[in-house]
Amino acid sequence: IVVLTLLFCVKAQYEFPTGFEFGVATASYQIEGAWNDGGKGENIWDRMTHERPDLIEDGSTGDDACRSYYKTEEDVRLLTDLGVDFYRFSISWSRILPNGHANQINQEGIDYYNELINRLIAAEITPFVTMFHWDLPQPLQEIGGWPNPFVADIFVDYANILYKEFGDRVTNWITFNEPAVVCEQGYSTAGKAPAYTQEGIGGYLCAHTLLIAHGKAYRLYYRDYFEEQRGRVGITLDSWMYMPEDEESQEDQDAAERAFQFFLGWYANPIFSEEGDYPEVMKSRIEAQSQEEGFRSSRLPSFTDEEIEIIKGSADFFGLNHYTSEYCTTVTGTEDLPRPSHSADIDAFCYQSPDWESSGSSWLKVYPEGLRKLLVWIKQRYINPEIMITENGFSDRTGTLADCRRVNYFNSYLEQVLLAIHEDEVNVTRYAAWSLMDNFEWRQGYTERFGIHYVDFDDDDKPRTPKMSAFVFKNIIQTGGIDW
Ligand code: BGP
Repeated sequence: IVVLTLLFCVKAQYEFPTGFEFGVATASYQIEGAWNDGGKGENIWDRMTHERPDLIEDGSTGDDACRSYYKTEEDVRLLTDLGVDFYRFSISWSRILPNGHANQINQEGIDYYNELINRLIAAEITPFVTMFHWDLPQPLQEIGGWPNPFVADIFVDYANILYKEFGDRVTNWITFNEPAVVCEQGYSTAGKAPAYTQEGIGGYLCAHTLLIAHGKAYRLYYRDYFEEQRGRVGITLDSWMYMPEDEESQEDQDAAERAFQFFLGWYANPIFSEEGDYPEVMKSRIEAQSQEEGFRSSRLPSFTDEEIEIIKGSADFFGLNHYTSEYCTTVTGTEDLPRPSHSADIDAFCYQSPDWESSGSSWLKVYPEGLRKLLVWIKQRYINPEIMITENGFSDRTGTLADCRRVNYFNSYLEQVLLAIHEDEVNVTRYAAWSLMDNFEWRQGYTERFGIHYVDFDDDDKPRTPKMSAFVFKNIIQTGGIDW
């Protein structure tokens, strides 16, 4: 009993440091709706959901989603009720530039985001803006999308317009959300729009353009806007915690390390490490594999010195999206315990423990300790970045308002954040829950729900109702601690 009580005390003793900020996150395609209203152009998610309903679990689209385009007042009221410090939302590129290019600006789109930003500021909520959360304008896909290197400068033109139009009030910018998902799933494994399947090629080309686009957008801010606007520009990378199946086995440790480098290091190394380049293990493995396969040069493109200069150090903070973890080994699984590899180049088989609690998403199993381990991993590998958790959350398929499992998820993951801050001295300064409300969840459509507000999608007005998790989250924000 004494031990248990002591343990409990340790749990309760930590609080979030003064200045730590809480928020919630959303993304334009997932909530706005109004897909062809207000002068907006078509994007790759409009196109894919319209042409390939078979790719979405319930055959749905984001045409209406949560109708947030028409509901800025109501959404800001929800945020005010929660008491959040910031709201992380994304801007729809096609709403600002209907054909993707800077030569045709849609004033209605600018007006919409101005209204949202102004309402947030009036409510003393910091706007935390993602420039790109997956909804590439369709005309840019027609010229190849991200694998086309010229799309980097086209993105920088778009970023320039965002800084110019909103930078007097928006001082927290995220260039890209989860580039690994954009590139790997968009151009290699067909998991997300535009659903191409050029495995081992498309993803690497996409990432190369995207990293250059990110670096250039960052440099542009410091060249033309920082002096006046005094803001910060970062990027959001997603990562699971990859652990060796057998901690004692060097082979398993190496497999977990490769999984990390091929997924997170792919983007984090060029931006946040001393070398400012792709991880060594990626470069050498892909080069060797490519040669064996008959390519004259590596399937992984290389950066010029000038590009490295642009990309290295091009982030004021490390945005992190984290949901779940995996064990890795080099041995293939069995039918009972499949061990899917992320890519043939990695040579690691990673899987989730059947003992972990499941959720409404096939890929999301609950392992809170993974978040603390991951935060420590990032701290140790990179130049001690300021980490902002820009997404973390739990899905179900019930839509229940008594969402105890989501409450437990937030409590247990946040407890690990506290441990990372207080015991491991990781510099974590923000936490955003995914998501403010149930929304269009990409390939799962409306079947899985991540919201702390319930949305009734059968009602044309898409009314929102707070779930238990909204009240618990509000309490955490108010008290700065977790109440179990
Ligand atoms: C993240 C995305 C979010 C959100 C979440 C849930 O990867 O940044 O946009 O959707 O995951 O994932 P999913 O909708 O794929 O289940």
